[in-house]
Amino acid sequence: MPEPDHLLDSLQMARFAADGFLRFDELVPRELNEAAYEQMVANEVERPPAGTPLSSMWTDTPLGEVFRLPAIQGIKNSLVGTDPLYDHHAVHTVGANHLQGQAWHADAIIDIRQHFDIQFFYFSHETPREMGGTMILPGSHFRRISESDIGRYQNFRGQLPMVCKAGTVMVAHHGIWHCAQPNRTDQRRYMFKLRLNPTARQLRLWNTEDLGDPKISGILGTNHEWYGNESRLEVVNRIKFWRFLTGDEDFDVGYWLSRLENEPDTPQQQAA
Ligand SMILES: O=C(O)CCC(=O)C(=O)O
Ligand SMILES: [Fe+2]
Repeated sequence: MPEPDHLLDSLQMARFAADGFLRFDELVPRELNEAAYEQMVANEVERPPAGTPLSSMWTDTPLGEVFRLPAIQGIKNSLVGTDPLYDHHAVHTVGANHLQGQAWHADAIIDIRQHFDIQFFYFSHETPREMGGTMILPGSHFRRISESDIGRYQNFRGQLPMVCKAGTVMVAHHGIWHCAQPNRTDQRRYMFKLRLNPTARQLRLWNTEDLGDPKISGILGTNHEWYGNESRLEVVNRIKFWRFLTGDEDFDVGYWLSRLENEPDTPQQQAA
């Protein structure tokens, strides 16, 4: 049962930490999907300056209404707080019968801070596989790469096409690797992307009632396999991120990070 404030719970946050995204199928109601689609087709999405408070913009438009839905507010509040800033948006389209895929990339990574932006990917119409669906790579968000540095790769084990029904929303860490896919249909494909910056410290913003759930460690230890032997590096990255999110500087999965932090500098006591 979702809470009235629609905040994420700790298991969902752990999934976000491990996978770099959360997916919510058919979240947006049909009439709003249709109105948002029309707004995109008509190219009527206002573009405020980067750094504008989200709460002050798109006040009377279908896309604004999408992002004011209580469920989406809850997701946003859990990840970047109640007053994030608008970074940018894009109406991403792939033309009918456009048979070329986009190169793998990540959007706008300049540094490797723990503080993170989020990107909503909103699919206002049904997106079957032949229409593409943005391809994402689960667990790639801590491999900070510069734009299309990874563009020479074609396919990864475990890659996931966002094949979905209308009204599906994905929210991703800004580091996620992704790419548009070919569209083998006669319809132009639309996907709306919105990037938000936090203005509050990203510390326990979600519903933390289940923070002690023992399943959290297992989720953070997920092996997505495409990184081969380096899965341990990813677990360590997620432990650091979980400490950042929870403020619990002693949190560990097994003994992974504690082992690395063991740097004794006390001289050995000599026998008298
Ligand atoms: O259209 C898509 O599915 C993704 C596009 C994209 O990620 C981009 O152009 O940055
Ligand atoms: Fe992108």
